[in-house]
This record gives sequence, structure tokens and C-alpha cells, in this order.
Amino acid sequence: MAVLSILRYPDPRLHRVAEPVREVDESIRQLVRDMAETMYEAPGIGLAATQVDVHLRVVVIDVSESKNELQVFINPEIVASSVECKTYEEGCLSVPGIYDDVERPERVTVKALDQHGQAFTLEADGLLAVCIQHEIDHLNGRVFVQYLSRLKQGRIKTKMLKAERSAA
Ligand code: K1U
Ligand code: ZN
Repeated sequence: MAVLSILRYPDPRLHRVAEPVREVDESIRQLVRDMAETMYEAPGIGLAATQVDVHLRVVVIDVSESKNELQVFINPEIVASSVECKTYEEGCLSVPGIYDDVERPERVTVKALDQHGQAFTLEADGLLAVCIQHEIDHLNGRVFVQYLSRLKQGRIKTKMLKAERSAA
């Protein structure tokens, strides 16, 4: 297994739209293992392949307290969303140190494949629903700061670029 490096906003590669996985083979299972290790090490509660510069539709999530309930979503698709919305203060491993409110549907139904290529459907609410939507946005090239005002996006970009320069 390997801890992969995570792209940081405003890296343009975060805006690439990921391709569907054609076949869930050993290379995809290895990617899932590496992504899980990267997410646990960060630490985070989710990770999309886009964030590790792999532009395939693969997501890992673990919202459990004990951090031993890994969920894998390959080619995830939201097939239903509630009309009711909820606001949650989101964070992102690609935008470290930035947290802000995002409003999203409160419940979603997601269809996906697991790491064995088996199709499943899941109804999610609470933090899992927030996280699934945040990670699918990553696969579609969208970072959560894009829900914020232009002014906030500009300030976040400047802060991230300054941090990048002082780390170099
Ligand atoms: O996609 C990512 O960047 C991961 C992100 C997921 C997420 C968090 C909150 C709302 C929506 C999506 C994170 O995991 S940020 C880190 C974080 O939330 C966390 C870290 C340690 C313990 C608990 C939470
Ligand atoms: Zn994120």
C-alpha cells in the first residue's frame, strides 16, 4: 500500500472530469487500497481519485467513529435527492485549513459498484450524504469552495498560493 500525494486547490487538475471505470480489476483494487491508506493517514472521512491525480470515478469514504467502516464507490451516481436541504460546514483535504457552510440535499440515493464489481444502491443521510455529494463533485471537477462567493474563492486562492510559496 502507499500514501499518495493529494493535489491542492487551486491546482487545475482538480477540475478535470473523471472517466468511468471500465472494469473493476486488480489495478482498481490497488488504487482503492492506496486511496484508503491516504484518507486514513491525512486524516479525512472521504477521498476522490481526482484528488490523487487519478482521473477515474473512484471514491472511498469512512464516516465511522472507529475508522474501520470503509465504503467504496466505483462509478457512483446519485439517482435521487431529497427536496429538503441541509447546511453543513465542509472541509476538504485539497483545501487544508478552510471550512465553510455548503447547502446540499439532506438525503441522496446512490448507485455504484463495490471493489468486487458488484452493483449496489444505498440511501444516505447525515454526514454520509454530505460526503458522498462532496466526493462526486470532485469526480466532476468541482471543489466545495466553488459553492462560496467569488470574493471568498479569491481570498482562499490567495491564501493557498501563499502557503504553497512559503512551503517551497
Ligand atoms: O474530499 C475530501 O477532501 C475529504 C473531506 C471530506 C468531507 C469532509 C466534510 C464534509 C464533506 C466532505 C475530509 O475528510 S476533510 C477532513 C475532515 O472532515 C475530518 C478530518 C478528521 C476527522 C474528522 C473529519
Ligand atoms: Zn474535498
